[in-house]
Amino acid sequence: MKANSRLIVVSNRAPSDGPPSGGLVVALQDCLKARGGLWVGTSGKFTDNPANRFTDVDGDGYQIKTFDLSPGEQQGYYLSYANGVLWPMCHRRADLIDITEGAYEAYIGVNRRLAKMLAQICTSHDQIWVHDYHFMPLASCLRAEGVTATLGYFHHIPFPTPQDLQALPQAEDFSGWLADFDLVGLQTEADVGTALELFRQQDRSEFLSNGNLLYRGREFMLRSFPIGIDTEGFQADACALDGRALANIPKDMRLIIGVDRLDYSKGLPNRLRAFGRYLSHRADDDARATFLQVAPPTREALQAYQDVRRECEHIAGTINGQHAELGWNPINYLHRAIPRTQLAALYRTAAVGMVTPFCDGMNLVAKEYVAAQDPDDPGVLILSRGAGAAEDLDAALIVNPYDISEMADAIAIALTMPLDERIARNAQLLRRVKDSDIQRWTTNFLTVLSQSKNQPLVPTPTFQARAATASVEE
Ligand code: GDG
Repeated sequence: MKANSRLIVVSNRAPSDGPPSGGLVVALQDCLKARGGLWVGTSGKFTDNPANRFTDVDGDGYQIKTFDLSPGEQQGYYLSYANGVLWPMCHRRADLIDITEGAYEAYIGVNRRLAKMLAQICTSHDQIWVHDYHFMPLASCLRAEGVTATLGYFHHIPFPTPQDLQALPQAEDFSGWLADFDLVGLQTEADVGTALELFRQQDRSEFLSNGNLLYRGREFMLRSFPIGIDTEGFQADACALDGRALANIPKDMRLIIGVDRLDYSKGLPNRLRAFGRYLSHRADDDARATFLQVAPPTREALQAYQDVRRECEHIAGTINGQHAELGWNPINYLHRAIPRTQLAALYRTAAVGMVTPFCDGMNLVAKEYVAAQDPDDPGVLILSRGAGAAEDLDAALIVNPYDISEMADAIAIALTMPLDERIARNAQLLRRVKDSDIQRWTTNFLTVLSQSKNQPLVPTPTFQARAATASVEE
């Protein structure tokens, strides 16, 4: 670690009051408390003509600095570009990309505004750790402001293939956005392979003998850092409540659980269809199973999210209509979030955890389900090969999320799997989950970041030309 280096974490939303929302927040807060540093992010408040300065918020042992967005920035930067263009592109859903006028300008505008504010407060000794696709151009914007701090970026979502990138009007800028960081972290080895392929196709990119990349004269590192969970914390939470009582599940009933933000990338409609197919084919004397899907709302202002919600509600309603009996609805579908302790207890109760995204950076639910199991009588994880987690968690029942009958068969196999096989699979999965937990993830990323070369060169010419023409809301 560099002497006097202060850690500055940047994410779209700064942590807010109340208990932290997940292991990532806790792990980053722990780092900030231990090393000193600050967390920067949007406040969640929208004001016309927001001030170009941070507001200080008490962060319980570390500093938080927030900034407001204007309603136009929220629409253009967050909804239209980050979640209406970059998210679908990275999740192989170019058909859902909605390119709206002014969205890119708002996205660049917020990144430039944040870079100007950060430039006022950071020094060359600082390490700035930027999280996620909301701030991909932030390093280019910071370099343009003359910032010489060490800059790291972690991409929480899948890395787009060169073919996916063709749908991005700003595809030319994409490689330069990354190369202006000193370290780019991706979730999986497969993602690193995809990113290397992108750079292989670029003029003026070179693979160096030290494993780094040189792009337009700038050397940077590209590595995989598979994100994990707070395994021990989750194990403790899972034992605190009785999940069977919580969900009112009778002793002779099996529970199958799915937990996902209601996002089209998570494959919920096909999962529900697979359960419906399982019900249609099950023998009369098979144990009954209830499917509990927890699906908190997300990004509901966007049409694609309204569509997937409608689709799920229609499928769940149809299946319940077909298969319900007096006193039993096979699908229990919750369109809201539940507390983490309840979630952990329900995972432990569930005989099967279904995690079947089409495409997912990692998927922490898969890891949480494994951690929550009773090692002497564990449930079975059904995991899509489209989740980054499948790279490590290959002792799960790996399925193709597009193949409904394969997933229905996997449900039947999981529900009848012998105890010794369940124990062996869960033990192997748990070892993998423990080996890459969230504390190790933060330590690994920051260790590699502190070894990076930090060569502050000017941003790529393409980016500068575009940024100069963007109408920036300031
Ligand atoms: C992105 C990437 C990557 C869900 N419902 C409730 C609830 N959750 C929690 C889960 C889990 C988290 O939300 C979801 O994490 P995922 O990893 O599954 O998915 P994304 O939100 O899409 O996250 C993903 C991740 O970043 C980290 O890098 O793995 O690939 O897309 O922790 O438990 N938590 C509570 N109630 C709910 O109802 N308390």
